[in-house]
Amino acid sequence: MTGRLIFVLGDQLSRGLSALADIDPCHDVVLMVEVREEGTYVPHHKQKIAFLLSAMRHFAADLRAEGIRVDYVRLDEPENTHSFTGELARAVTRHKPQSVVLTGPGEWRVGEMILTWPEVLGVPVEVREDDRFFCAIRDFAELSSRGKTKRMENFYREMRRRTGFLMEAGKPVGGKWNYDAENRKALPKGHKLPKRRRFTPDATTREVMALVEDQFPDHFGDLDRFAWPVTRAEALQALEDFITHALPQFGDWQDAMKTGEDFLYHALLSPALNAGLLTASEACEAAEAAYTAGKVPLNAAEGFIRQILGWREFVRGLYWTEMPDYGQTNFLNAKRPLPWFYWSGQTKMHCIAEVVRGTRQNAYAHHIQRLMVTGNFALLAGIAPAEIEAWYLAVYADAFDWVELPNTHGMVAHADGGRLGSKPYAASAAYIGRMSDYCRGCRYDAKARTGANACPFNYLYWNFLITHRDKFGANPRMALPYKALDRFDGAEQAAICADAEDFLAKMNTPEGEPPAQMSLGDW
Ligand code: FAD
Ligand code: DLZ
Ligand code: SF4
Repeated sequence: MTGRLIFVLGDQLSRGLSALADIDPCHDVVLMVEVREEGTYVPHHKQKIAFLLSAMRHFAADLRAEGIRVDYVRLDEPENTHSFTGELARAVTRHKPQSVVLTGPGEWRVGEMILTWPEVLGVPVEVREDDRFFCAIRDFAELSSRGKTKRMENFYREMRRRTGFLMEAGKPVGGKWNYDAENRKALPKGHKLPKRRRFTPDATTREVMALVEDQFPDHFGDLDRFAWPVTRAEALQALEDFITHALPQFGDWQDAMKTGEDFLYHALLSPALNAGLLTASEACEAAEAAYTAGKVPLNAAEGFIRQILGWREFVRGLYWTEMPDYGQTNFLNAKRPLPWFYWSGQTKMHCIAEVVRGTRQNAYAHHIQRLMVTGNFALLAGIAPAEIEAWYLAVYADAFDWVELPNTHGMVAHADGGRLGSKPYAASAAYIGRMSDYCRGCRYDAKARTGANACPFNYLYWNFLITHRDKFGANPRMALPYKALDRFDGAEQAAICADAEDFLAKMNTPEGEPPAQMSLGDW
């Protein structure tokens, strides 16, 4: 008879995990399971599945090297029931533990499953707090009930005070909390980017890649460029590479986009962070240390720490305090299906084709590509929030519901009515033209508002403002765009609406943007 069965999920690969804190190697057994259900509840990118399975196998090997007993169920094991509940039930029969212990999951969906386990398994189930974050959920609930910390910026300041990152005698270092205004430069022509540290798949990753190709052949994404860190040692190397080669200029070029350049100065750390190979505090401490040592400027260190201590913690708090209702809202009543070109990349809109290409090749796109290209288009085109969410959850190696949902449902689709952002992130081609070189290689005219060659982002943007005037017309943060709109005469506004209507009607047909209907196997 086993002591406790400690169930470790695929995004809980941290030795400091609360469920492992008091493990007794003589009596306890760790259970890890590879199951189809987790790979298919959305059609995850092949690299995302390969990343998690490889990282899980490496983590299990590290635990065994410590003398811990690990019961590891592989995807191709014939008796595999392919669900968490089924595999846990089989493991309880095998080991007859006194209890099951686990750290709370990152997803509401799995939380619901766990509620059924005491009855299904017939043993007590202890769910421990996930303490790998700076802000406990109960503290977030308390903070956001105070009104002032309902917005990310106020929450972030509170977190700076609590943790002491970039603080001096109770004041922010440098005198300002936020250097966002210095993070908005476009890349100059001929700018030389640093070569980023990527990771060659080892034997474990190669084995998993073959398994994924075999078991999930129809899923989106290429496997041949797999280069993610899959062990803690590699994740630490990735952090070191970022701090040394990219962080010094991260602040300046955070919002820039460039054709063929998929990584720029971004950290490329989100898969490792979200799977648990690296902790949020390790990342923030490394950035602060580089600033203190004079190796990176303040706008870079602050910008990076804000993303993790601010945005990452804020969206997690929002998710766990507002679910399940949060995911159900549809403030803008958006109903259109997701256009096929989000999968195929076959569109004349160069910016979208370029982001989908990078997404397919890397299971990665950086924040501005996600928000202001594919996200912005989905918002302007009125795509149903659930369709947008399923796409983002599937295609990025870092995507887990707790972080993907608020970013997509709230930040992109504004489906939460402004709980996350006080105004929608809607923009015309002018923004994309300013922050990238995409428009130069595009068949559409970024300057034209209407007409056959006009960039769809333009008429869709103005049409969005016209359509949702009742919701945003009185929003002070939208006053400038509405003032600009009111300078267009009635004929111009009618032309905008007609072009938008025509484009949207044809969007998912062979006549419009995408090619003829494709089957899943075609991507
Ligand atoms: P950097 O740009 O270098 O930022 C550093 C770190 O800050 C990231 O690793 C990440 O941990 C954190 N971070 C930055 N922005 C955010 C944010 N808005 N929310 C939470 N954390 C943030 N991030 C995910 O981790 N998983 C997702 O599923 C996810 N889905 C997104 C969907 C949409 C529509 C948008 C607009 C953003 C999404 N993000 C998501 C946030 C952000 O795009 C990614 O964290 C970032 O691109 C990861 O790349 P990086 O490590 O190079 O990040
Ligand atoms: C995303 C994912 C995939 C593709 N496969 C597995 C798996 O086989 N086993 C596992 O434990 N976890 C996997 N995951 C991650 C889980 O979906 C994630 O741990 C839960 O959603 C909780 O956040
Ligand atoms: Fe995108 Fe429009 Fe620019 Fe083309 S012109 S790249 S569609 S913003």
